[in-house]
Amino acid sequence: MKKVGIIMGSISDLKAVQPAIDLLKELGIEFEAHVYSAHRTPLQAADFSRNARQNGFGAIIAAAGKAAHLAGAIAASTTLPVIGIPVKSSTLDGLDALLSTVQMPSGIPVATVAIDGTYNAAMLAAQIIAVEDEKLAVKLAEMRAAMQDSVLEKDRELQQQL
Ligand code: RP5
Repeated sequence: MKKVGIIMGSISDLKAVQPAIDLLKELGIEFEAHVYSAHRTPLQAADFSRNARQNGFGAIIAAAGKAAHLAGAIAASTTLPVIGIPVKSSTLDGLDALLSTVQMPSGIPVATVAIDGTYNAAMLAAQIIAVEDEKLAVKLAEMRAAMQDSVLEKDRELQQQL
């Protein structure tokens, strides 16, 4: 199974990134997490990205706040799918990071999730890995079915209250 890379721009992003780590663990997906900044350690960020495919990665999640260029910088050096998480870490509540992450020029896409949309970033990474992993695809389908059951259960409860 291919690995997922998780890159965060600062250790201060770890709290926001934690749900992705938890979900990947729950799904049994191998991952590496690193602190590399597009601005403070650009060479290390580019090195990770350039070598990611040959190092066995299938998708990369990049989380950063403020002027969040990390996901774009990672995407610049690889053709692996890159998922950007705009982190809410500034006085602008993450809107700055959202726009910096989502507004990529043609040819260098970043699949951007919601501000602090960390769980969905990991879910999307899992779905990408599952393209070539039938066991994982089955696990994801089971999670969907459980989610559906829990929503329908809530609906039944609502009908009883009304
Ligand atoms: C971004 O600036 C980081 O991704 C983080 O969200 C934000 C603040 O970083 P620190 O000043 O806490 O290291 O580059």
